[in-house]
Amino acid sequence: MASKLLRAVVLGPPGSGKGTVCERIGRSFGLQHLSSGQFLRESLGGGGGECPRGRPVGRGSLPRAWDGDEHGAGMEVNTGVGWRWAWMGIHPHRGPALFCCGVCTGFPRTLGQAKALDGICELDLVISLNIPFETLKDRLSARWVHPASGRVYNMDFNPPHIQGIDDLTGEPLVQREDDKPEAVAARLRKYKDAAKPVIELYKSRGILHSFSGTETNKIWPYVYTLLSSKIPPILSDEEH
Ligand code: G5P
Ligand code: MG
Repeated sequence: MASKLLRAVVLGPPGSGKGTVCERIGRSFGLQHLSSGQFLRESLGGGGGECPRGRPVGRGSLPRAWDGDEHGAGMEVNTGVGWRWAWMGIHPHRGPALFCCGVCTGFPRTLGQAKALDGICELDLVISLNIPFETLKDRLSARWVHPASGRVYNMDFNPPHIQGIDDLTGEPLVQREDDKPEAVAARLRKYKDAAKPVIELYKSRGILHSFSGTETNKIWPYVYTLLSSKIPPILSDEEH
């Protein structure tokens, strides 16, 4: 069985580039990328769809999750075997051999979830992305996703080879329902309130690393350098 190498989470408001950065981390360091938002979308039957707000997600595939549950009672991480498997990277039929290290986005989202996560494992590293809110709104309105894989494009930043088509499968891209301007504003407000105590908690533990800026390409080399000090890379920072 592989020993634990690194367990990290990436925090940041909607559109801050968590998915983009984690995809690079996954490829550069061979880490499993786990996205709670993607799990929730998949469990609702589509990667481009809206995620549940105040609505339980079926047990079995994932623990129940509610937005804004400050006490974390909604995110039943302690009893939710689906989430536990997801976080540990342990597939019930494959065993814990392969994925004992990983990076997670979208979770924990509240102080309650952070405390619940403490009951499952100890984090080695927390990366926080600080991006101006105006930049986030522009990015999200130009985002297109491939629902089945969760692959993310942006019409300005990383457009697909053919407009509206996934590069790898040739399948159509969609816009997420929650990327509409009114939904984005609400998500940003909610994030601000919920994230503050989570960030403070990890800061107090000395494992928080914050990165500010408006461009992922400028932030990425710093993230790469940080991770390289913890785990050997398998690709150079320019090969992502
Ligand atoms: P998600 O899916 O976790 P959010 O809201 O946390 O959603 P989101 O929107 O997926 O985060 P991101 O992953 O931070 O954003 O950003 P991204 O997709 O990488 O980048 C955004 C866009 O900008 C992309 O088009 C990308 O190509 C582009 N981009 C990146 N860098 C640059 C750049 O430098 N320049 C430019 N121009 N573009 C760039 O969760 C969704 C919902 O699920 C629920 C919640 O309702 C949540 O709102 N949920 C949970 N609920 C309860 N508990 C949990 N733990 C939950 N997790 C999720
Ligand atoms: Mg994302």
